[in-house]
Amino acid sequence: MELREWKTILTPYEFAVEELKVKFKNIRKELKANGEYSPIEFVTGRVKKISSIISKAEKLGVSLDEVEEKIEDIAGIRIMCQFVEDIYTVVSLIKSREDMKIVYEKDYIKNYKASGYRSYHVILEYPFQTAKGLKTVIAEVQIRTLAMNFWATIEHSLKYKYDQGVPKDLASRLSRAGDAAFLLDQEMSEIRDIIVRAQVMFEMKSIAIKDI
Ligand code: 0O2
Repeated sequence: MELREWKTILTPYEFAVEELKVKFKNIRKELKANGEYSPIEFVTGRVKKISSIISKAEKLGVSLDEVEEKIEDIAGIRIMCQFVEDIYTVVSLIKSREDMKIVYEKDYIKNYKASGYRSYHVILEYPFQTAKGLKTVIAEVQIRTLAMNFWATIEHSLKYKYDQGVPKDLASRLSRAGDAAFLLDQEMSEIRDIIVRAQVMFEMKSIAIKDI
Protein backbone atom coordinates (compact mmCIF):
# COMPACT_ATOMS: atom_id res chain seq x y z
CA MET A 1 0.00 0.00 0.00
CA GLU A 2 1.32 3.47 -0.87
CA LEU A 3 1.87 6.24 1.67
CA ARG A 4 -0.98 8.28 0.16
CA GLU A 5 -3.42 5.36 0.70
CA TRP A 6 -2.27 4.98 4.31
CA LYS A 7 -2.83 8.72 4.82
CA THR A 8 -6.40 8.43 3.49
CA ILE A 9 -7.08 5.51 5.85
CA LEU A 10 -5.42 7.01 8.93
CA THR A 11 -6.61 10.65 8.75
CA PRO A 12 -10.11 9.90 10.16
CA TYR A 13 -8.42 7.98 13.01
CA GLU A 14 -6.33 11.08 13.80
CA PHE A 15 -9.50 13.18 14.00
CA ALA A 16 -11.25 10.58 16.14
CA VAL A 17 -8.31 10.44 18.58
CA GLU A 18 -8.25 14.25 18.83
CA GLU A 19 -12.02 14.41 19.49
CA LEU A 20 -11.95 11.60 22.04
CA LYS A 21 -9.03 13.20 23.90
CA VAL A 22 -10.92 16.51 24.12
CA LYS A 23 -14.08 14.75 25.32
CA PHE A 24 -12.33 12.83 28.12
CA LYS A 25 -10.28 15.87 29.15
CA ASN A 26 -13.50 17.89 29.31
CA ILE A 27 -15.03 15.44 31.78
CA ARG A 28 -12.14 16.27 34.12
CA LYS A 29 -12.43 20.04 33.46
CA GLU A 30 -16.17 20.05 34.10
CA LEU A 31 -15.97 18.09 37.35
CA LYS A 32 -13.09 20.25 38.63
CA ALA A 33 -14.98 23.45 37.73
CA ASN A 34 -17.91 22.16 39.83
CA GLY A 35 -15.55 21.56 42.75
CA GLU A 36 -16.01 17.80 42.34
CA TYR A 37 -13.48 14.98 42.33
CA SER A 38 -12.38 13.79 38.87
CA PRO A 39 -11.77 10.05 38.36
CA ILE A 40 -9.67 11.07 35.33
CA GLU A 41 -6.17 12.30 36.11
CA PHE A 42 -4.86 12.75 32.56
CA VAL A 43 -5.52 11.56 29.02
CA THR A 44 -3.22 10.68 26.12
CA GLY A 45 -3.89 9.35 22.66
CA ARG A 46 -2.15 8.20 19.51
CA VAL A 47 -2.75 6.72 16.10
CA LYS A 48 -0.79 3.48 15.67
CA LYS A 49 2.32 3.85 13.50
CA ILE A 50 2.08 2.36 9.98
CA SER A 51 5.03 0.03 10.76
CA SER A 52 3.24 -1.21 13.93
CA ILE A 53 -0.02 -1.75 12.00
CA ILE A 54 1.86 -3.80 9.39
CA SER A 55 3.65 -5.95 11.98
CA LYS A 56 0.43 -6.51 13.96
CA ALA A 57 -1.37 -7.48 10.72
CA GLU A 58 1.41 -9.99 9.98
CA LYS A 59 1.21 -11.36 13.54
CA LEU A 60 -2.58 -11.78 13.27
CA GLY A 61 -2.42 -13.11 9.69
CA VAL A 62 -4.63 -10.28 8.49
CA SER A 63 -4.40 -8.81 4.97
CA LEU A 64 -3.89 -5.05 4.60
CA ASP A 65 -7.47 -4.66 3.28
CA GLU A 66 -8.76 -6.00 6.58
CA VAL A 67 -6.71 -3.89 9.01
CA GLU A 68 -9.50 -1.40 9.74
CA GLU A 69 -11.87 -4.24 10.62
CA LYS A 70 -9.44 -6.52 12.49
CA ILE A 71 -6.98 -4.20 14.27
CA GLU A 72 -8.90 -2.54 17.04
CA ASP A 73 -6.22 -0.23 18.40
CA ILE A 74 -5.39 1.87 15.33
CA ALA A 75 -6.98 4.66 17.39
CA GLY A 76 -5.76 4.41 20.97
CA ILE A 77 -6.73 6.47 23.99
CA ARG A 78 -5.21 6.10 27.44
CA ILE A 79 -6.97 7.39 30.53
CA MET A 80 -4.92 7.57 33.73
CA CYS A 81 -6.64 7.45 37.12
CA GLN A 82 -5.38 7.90 40.67
CA PHE A 83 -7.16 4.90 42.16
CA VAL A 84 -8.32 1.46 40.93
CA GLU A 85 -11.93 2.38 41.92
CA ASP A 86 -11.77 5.38 39.55
CA ILE A 87 -11.13 3.04 36.61
CA TYR A 88 -14.55 1.44 37.09
CA THR A 89 -16.16 4.90 37.49
CA VAL A 90 -14.65 5.90 34.13
CA VAL A 91 -16.02 2.70 32.54
CA SER A 92 -19.52 3.59 33.85
CA LEU A 93 -19.12 7.14 32.50
CA ILE A 94 -18.27 5.74 29.05
CA LYS A 95 -21.28 3.37 29.23
CA SER A 96 -23.61 6.27 29.98
CA ARG A 97 -22.53 8.35 26.96
CA GLU A 98 -24.58 8.60 23.77
CA ASP A 99 -21.71 9.63 21.47
CA MET A 100 -19.80 6.32 21.71
CA LYS A 101 -20.75 2.66 22.00
CA ILE A 102 -18.87 -0.06 23.83
CA VAL A 103 -18.32 -3.13 21.62
CA TYR A 104 -16.60 -5.19 24.33
CA GLU A 105 -14.41 -4.86 27.41
CA LYS A 106 -11.32 -6.66 28.72
CA ASP A 107 -10.58 -6.47 32.42
CA TYR A 108 -6.85 -7.04 32.67
CA ILE A 109 -7.00 -5.94 36.32
CA LYS A 110 -9.06 -8.86 37.61
CA ASN A 111 -7.49 -11.07 34.89
CA TYR A 112 -3.99 -9.61 34.82
CA LYS A 113 -1.55 -10.91 32.21
CA ALA A 114 1.36 -13.26 33.05
CA SER A 115 3.70 -10.39 32.13
CA GLY A 116 2.27 -8.43 35.09
CA TYR A 117 0.24 -6.14 32.79
CA ARG A 118 -2.82 -4.55 34.37
CA SER A 119 -5.29 -2.19 32.69
CA TYR A 120 -8.96 -2.08 31.73
CA HIS A 121 -9.52 -2.09 27.96
CA VAL A 122 -12.69 -0.84 26.33
CA ILE A 123 -13.20 -1.29 22.59
CA LEU A 124 -15.45 1.47 21.28
CA GLU A 125 -17.37 2.34 18.17
CA TYR A 126 -17.04 6.07 17.72
CA PRO A 127 -19.21 7.74 15.06
CA PHE A 128 -18.16 11.23 14.01
CA GLN A 129 -18.63 13.72 11.16
CA THR A 130 -16.04 13.99 8.41
CA ALA A 131 -16.01 16.13 5.23
CA LYS A 132 -17.44 13.03 3.49
CA GLY A 133 -20.21 12.40 6.03
CA LEU A 134 -20.59 10.19 9.08
CA LYS A 135 -17.76 7.72 9.73
CA THR A 136 -17.54 5.18 12.53
CA VAL A 137 -14.12 4.09 13.73
CA ILE A 138 -13.11 1.48 16.26
CA ALA A 139 -10.97 2.80 19.13
CA GLU A 140 -9.30 1.11 22.07
CA VAL A 141 -9.45 2.93 25.39
CA GLN A 142 -6.94 1.71 27.98
CA ILE A 143 -7.88 2.82 31.49
CA ARG A 144 -5.25 2.36 34.20
CA THR A 145 -3.87 3.83 37.41
CA LEU A 146 -0.71 5.93 37.52
CA ALA A 147 1.14 2.95 39.01
CA MET A 148 -0.11 0.58 36.26
CA ASN A 149 0.95 3.16 33.67
CA PHE A 150 4.42 3.49 35.20
CA TRP A 151 4.86 -0.28 35.01
CA ALA A 152 3.44 -0.65 31.47
CA THR A 153 5.56 2.21 30.09
CA ILE A 154 8.78 0.70 31.40
CA GLU A 155 7.90 -2.85 30.40
CA HIS A 156 6.90 -1.70 26.91
CA SER A 157 10.26 0.06 26.40
CA LEU A 158 12.11 -3.11 27.44
CA LYS A 159 10.15 -5.12 24.86
CA TYR A 160 11.63 -2.87 22.16
CA LYS A 161 15.15 -3.40 23.52
CA TYR A 162 14.80 -7.19 23.52
CA ASP A 163 13.19 -7.96 20.18
CA GLN A 164 13.84 -11.71 20.70
CA GLY A 165 11.83 -11.59 23.93
CA VAL A 166 12.67 -10.30 27.42
CA PRO A 167 15.13 -12.70 29.20
CA LYS A 168 13.40 -15.04 31.65
CA ASP A 169 14.91 -13.61 34.87
CA LEU A 170 14.10 -10.04 33.82
CA ALA A 171 10.55 -11.08 32.86
CA SER A 172 9.96 -12.58 36.30
CA ARG A 173 11.38 -9.47 38.01
CA LEU A 174 9.02 -7.36 35.90
CA SER A 175 6.10 -9.55 36.82
CA ARG A 176 6.99 -9.12 40.53
CA ALA A 177 7.31 -5.35 39.97
CA GLY A 178 3.78 -5.45 38.50
CA ASP A 179 2.54 -7.13 41.70
CA ALA A 180 4.35 -4.48 43.79
CA ALA A 181 2.76 -1.67 41.77
CA PHE A 182 -0.64 -3.26 42.38
CA LEU A 183 0.11 -3.48 46.11
CA LEU A 184 0.79 0.27 46.05
CA ASP A 185 -2.59 0.78 44.34
CA GLN A 186 -4.29 -1.30 47.04
CA GLU A 187 -2.58 0.65 49.85
CA MET A 188 -3.64 3.94 48.24
CA SER A 189 -7.21 2.66 47.90
CA GLU A 190 -7.28 2.11 51.68
CA ILE A 191 -6.76 5.83 52.25
CA ARG A 192 -8.63 7.01 49.13
CA ASP A 193 -11.42 8.82 51.02
CA ILE A 194 -8.96 10.95 53.00
CA ILE A 195 -6.92 11.79 49.89
CA VAL A 196 -10.02 12.64 47.81
CA ARG A 197 -11.43 14.95 50.54
CA ALA A 198 -8.07 16.74 50.86
CA GLN A 199 -7.79 17.19 47.09
CA VAL A 200 -11.34 18.56 46.70
CA MET A 201 -10.70 21.00 49.58
CA PHE A 202 -7.44 22.15 47.98
CA GLU A 203 -9.19 22.60 44.61
CA MET A 204 -12.00 24.67 46.20
CA LYS A 205 -9.43 26.88 47.93
CA SER A 206 -7.53 27.55 44.70
CA ILE A 207 -10.81 28.37 42.86
CA ALA A 208 -11.70 30.83 45.67
CA ILE A 209 -8.23 32.47 45.52
CA LYS A 210 -8.51 32.87 41.70
CA ASP A 211 -11.90 34.62 42.18
CA ILE A 212 -10.50 37.27 44.56
P1 0O2 B 1 1.25 -0.48 21.30
O1 0O2 B 1 0.46 0.49 20.52
O2 0O2 B 1 2.69 -0.45 20.95
O3 0O2 B 1 1.00 -0.41 22.77
P2 0O2 B 1 -2.00 -9.03 22.16
O4 0O2 B 1 -1.40 -7.71 21.75
O5 0O2 B 1 -1.77 -10.11 21.15
O6 0O2 B 1 -1.62 -9.44 23.58
P3 0O2 B 1 -4.62 -7.95 21.55
O7 0O2 B 1 -5.90 -8.71 21.45
O8 0O2 B 1 -4.06 -7.30 20.33
O9 0O2 B 1 -3.55 -8.92 22.24
O10 0O2 B 1 -4.85 -6.82 22.51
P4 0O2 B 1 -4.73 -6.63 24.05
O11 0O2 B 1 -3.81 -7.60 24.70
O12 0O2 B 1 -6.08 -6.52 24.61
O13 0O2 B 1 -4.11 -5.20 24.05
C1 0O2 B 1 -3.11 -4.77 23.22
C2 0O2 B 1 -2.48 -3.53 23.80
O14 0O2 B 1 -2.53 -3.57 25.23
C3 0O2 B 1 -1.02 -3.47 23.46
O15 0O2 B 1 -0.84 -2.81 22.26
C4 0O2 B 1 -0.43 -2.70 24.63
O16 0O2 B 1 -0.66 -1.32 24.48
C5 0O2 B 1 -1.28 -3.20 25.78
N1 0O2 B 1 -0.68 -4.41 26.37
C6 0O2 B 1 -1.19 -5.65 26.36
N2 0O2 B 1 -0.38 -6.51 27.00
C7 0O2 B 1 0.67 -5.78 27.45
C8 0O2 B 1 1.85 -6.11 28.22
O17 0O2 B 1 2.10 -7.25 28.63
N3 0O2 B 1 2.70 -5.07 28.48
C9 0O2 B 1 2.48 -3.80 28.06
N4 0O2 B 1 3.37 -2.86 28.37
N5 0O2 B 1 1.37 -3.48 27.33
C10 0O2 B 1 0.49 -4.45 27.03
P5 0O2 B 1 0.31 -3.19 21.27
O18 0O2 B 1 -0.28 -3.89 20.09
O19 0O2 B 1 1.41 -3.87 21.99
O20 0O2 B 1 0.76 -1.85 20.70
